[in-house]
Amino acid sequence: MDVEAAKHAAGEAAAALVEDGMRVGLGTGSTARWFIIALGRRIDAGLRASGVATSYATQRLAEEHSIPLHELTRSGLDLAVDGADQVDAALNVVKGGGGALVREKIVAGAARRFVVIVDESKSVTHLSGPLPVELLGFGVEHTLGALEATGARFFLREAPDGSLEHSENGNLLADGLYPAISDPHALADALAALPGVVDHGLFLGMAERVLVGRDDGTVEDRTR
Ligand code: A5P
Repeated sequence: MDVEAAKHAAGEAAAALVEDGMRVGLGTGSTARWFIIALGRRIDAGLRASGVATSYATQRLAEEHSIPLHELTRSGLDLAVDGADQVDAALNVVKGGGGALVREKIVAGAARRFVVIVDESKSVTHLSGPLPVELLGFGVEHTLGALEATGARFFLREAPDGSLEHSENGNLLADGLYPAISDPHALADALAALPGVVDHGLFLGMAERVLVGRDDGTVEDRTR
């Protein structure tokens, strides 16, 4: 399977949704990259649109592709487009494999429309782990214990040199190895209630549309 072709197809399809004058949330990761490249091409061809980046990598990519960037303001965004690690039939999503989940959730939540772009390998019947979370460093061992009481082993992410990985917000990242997430809403509520958890990678009821790219270049359009 040509995963890159599938990601490319989904990114191109999402870029076609951007209308003149839109302010757009720009996601992070290898699928969002194709969206950013395609949007840059449309801007080069005369489309007027601007973006809010969800990570420094995305900021650099957007700058390379002539997408004007701005801060997130109170008026929000017209559209946000981002990749995902898993998507279920109800368009609930797990995100954060790339460690940008907090900014990604802020940007997706600020957008009137949130569109997720994935290749077919991300489509699942039921969500499961690894579920990324962002944690404050203070009291992290206690927070990990409280997280594990929700039904999964949690592991702090490490950088290649063995040091603890930090998000761009300066916090720690961990992944919860849930064998299955039978009630995503109950788990999201439980995680959000834990002091020390900045946010988690469950994006529930946020995506209005999921574009699933296939390696033959076609795109399945799933709408809620
Ligand atoms: C970044 O923190 C993530 O939420 C990514 O959007 C997600 O992991 C999907 O990334 P890929 O498109 O690279 O698989």
